[in-house]
Amino acid sequence: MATTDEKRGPFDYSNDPVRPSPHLLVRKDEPFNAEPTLSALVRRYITPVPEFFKRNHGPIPDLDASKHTVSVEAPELPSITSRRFNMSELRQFPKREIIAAIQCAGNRRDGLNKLAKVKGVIWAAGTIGNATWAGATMRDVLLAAGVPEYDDPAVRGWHVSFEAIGECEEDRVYGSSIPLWMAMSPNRDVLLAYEMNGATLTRDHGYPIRVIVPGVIGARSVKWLDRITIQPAESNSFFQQRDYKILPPHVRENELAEWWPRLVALQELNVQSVICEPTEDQSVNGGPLTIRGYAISGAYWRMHVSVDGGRTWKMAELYNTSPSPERHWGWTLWALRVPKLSIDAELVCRAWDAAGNTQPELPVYNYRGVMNNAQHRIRVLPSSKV
Ligand SMILES: Nc1nc2c(c(=O)[nH]1)N[C@H]1C(S)=C(S)[C@@H](COP(=O)(O)O)O[C@H]1N2
Ligand SMILES: [Mo]
Repeated sequence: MATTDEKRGPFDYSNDPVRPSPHLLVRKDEPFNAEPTLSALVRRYITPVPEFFKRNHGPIPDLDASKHTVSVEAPELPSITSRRFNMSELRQFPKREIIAAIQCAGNRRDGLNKLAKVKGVIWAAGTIGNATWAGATMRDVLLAAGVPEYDDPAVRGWHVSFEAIGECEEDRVYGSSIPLWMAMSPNRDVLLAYEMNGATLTRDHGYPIRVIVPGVIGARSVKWLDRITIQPAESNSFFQQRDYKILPPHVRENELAEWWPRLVALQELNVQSVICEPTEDQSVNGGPLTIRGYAISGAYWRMHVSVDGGRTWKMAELYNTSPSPERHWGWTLWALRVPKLSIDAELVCRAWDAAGNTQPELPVYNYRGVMNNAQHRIRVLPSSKV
């Protein structure tokens, strides 16, 4: 039940996996929260598993795949009897593989924390990763469990709630929900994934099975999945009812209780782009220089990069291997080669999507520090000063 902002615990973290990547910046040890450096992140279109950010609200469960099951239940739908699927049953559904970027809603929280104190792990811009995910489609599994199509009047406007196994700081267990239409849509590619980048999921990323919701904040992609519930309302979890909402800028801790219920639970990602190379305060010579970064949005986009603080803009070259525009779940990497850079250059990037949405010029504060997609600005140092 989402009742309190008090943390549970303390929990035992002694059985957490060992993570050897030299490219991970550890933001918090317990629970383990880490993101890669931006230069490591932008190096490959598919993010290697050791460098993929890890975002946890408790210890990492150590589950036995041969005993693990996922239940599907709908207590308010008399036509459905609850079912449990074991891992070999889940593997018997047609296997679907997609490329999808997962981004934490708290990505770039550091930018909002500069405006005023925010609550949460202070992330830079590395809590995003692009991977291939394979598993059964949520649609196939729900249909096999007898769930009606989402436009059936019996379930119209309903939600699919996910619950994990394992201890969690803010609630009884980690949970979230997405609308039933999204879970059932053949075009949304929501998965019960058991593979990441062609290999069995690692414990850190949800072994033996997790939800993958492409195009939506990472919080909805529940790891170590235990229960799926089809229900008329959103999940009652802390992470649906209280966290992962954008509070108005004036709201502080003492007003949270009255504000949470008024706000919408975040789902789809906003337009985002970040400069990964060069990095802030990196010394560069006068050029030529290649500026690189990533971008993500729900729809097709264009990338603008400025080397004069946003007065004039150039078009960057885009790289994305997504198979079709309506299945654009992967991120786009972009690059712009500039022949010459002035000594006090300020680099700025902004993406545009097909709905005409772009990134705000300046960040707007919210207490939980979520969804910061302000134009990314960095200053580089002329090499003569070094
Ligand atoms: N069970 C469980 N699922 C979870 C979380 C968690 O703490 N526990 N964190 C969520 C959040 S906020 C994000 S951003 C993604 C991160 O996935 P990753 O650690 O595989 O990168 O997992 C989501 N699923
Ligand atoms: Mo997240």
